[in-house]
Amino acid sequence: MTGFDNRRAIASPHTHPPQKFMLVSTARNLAALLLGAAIFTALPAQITTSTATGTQGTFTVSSTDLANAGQPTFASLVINIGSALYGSNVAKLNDGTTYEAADNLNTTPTLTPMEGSIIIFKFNTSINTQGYNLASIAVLTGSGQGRAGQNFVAYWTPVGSESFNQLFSVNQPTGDIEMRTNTFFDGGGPLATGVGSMAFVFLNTGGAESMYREIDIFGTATGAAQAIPEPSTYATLIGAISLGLVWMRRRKS
Ligand SMILES: [Ca+2]
Repeated sequence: MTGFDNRRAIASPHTHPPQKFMLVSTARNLAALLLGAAIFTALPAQITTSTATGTQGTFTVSSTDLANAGQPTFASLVINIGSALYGSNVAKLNDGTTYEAADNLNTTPTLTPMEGSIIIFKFNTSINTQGYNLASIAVLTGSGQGRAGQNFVAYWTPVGSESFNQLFSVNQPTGDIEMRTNTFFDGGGPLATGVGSMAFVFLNTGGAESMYREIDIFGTATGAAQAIPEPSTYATLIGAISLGLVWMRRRKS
């Protein structure tokens, strides 16, 4: 495959230095503190990956995410480059299950990719022609053999394009029994919009090859009705500032 490049999908939020505000202790500055809190919520957001580890069965996976087999939003999942090792199978990444057999040390219910393998998820863009907004991506690895490490780079393409844009990367080469990473945009918006497909490039985790058990891709159809921010959030903030101003006025009088 050609056409991969390293452009950040969402680069602009990083071009501004983070804004800061001082924590103050005097009542005089209560209103300023509250306003500062309001500014804080508007700081430039960025793509964030949280990592959790556990024992066998700690985590569950979704069978209703955008990329799960059988969902109307899913079109195809293939290994484009590389191979599935030790009897593993790429189709195990979106079957909505983690374990199929009593022997959870086995690679068979996983994708255990050769280093450099590239898989491609294609979404169904015939029913949702504008593609999809990606909300979050959860990747589950492991159980046994110290194969819970994750090291991959995720890419996306706009609908109708073969140009893969880098979205995020994960490199967590630990030997825990299970690991779940969850990547999202901490500003609350989508990771990317108008998405037609995703690719994952698997890299070496420094030890035994990783056992990937599921990749859940959550999101909504682009152009579908979006949730409107809760008005009570703003009402609460405005109310708090008003109380602060009243308090300041009383102290001065
Ligand atoms: Ca799934």
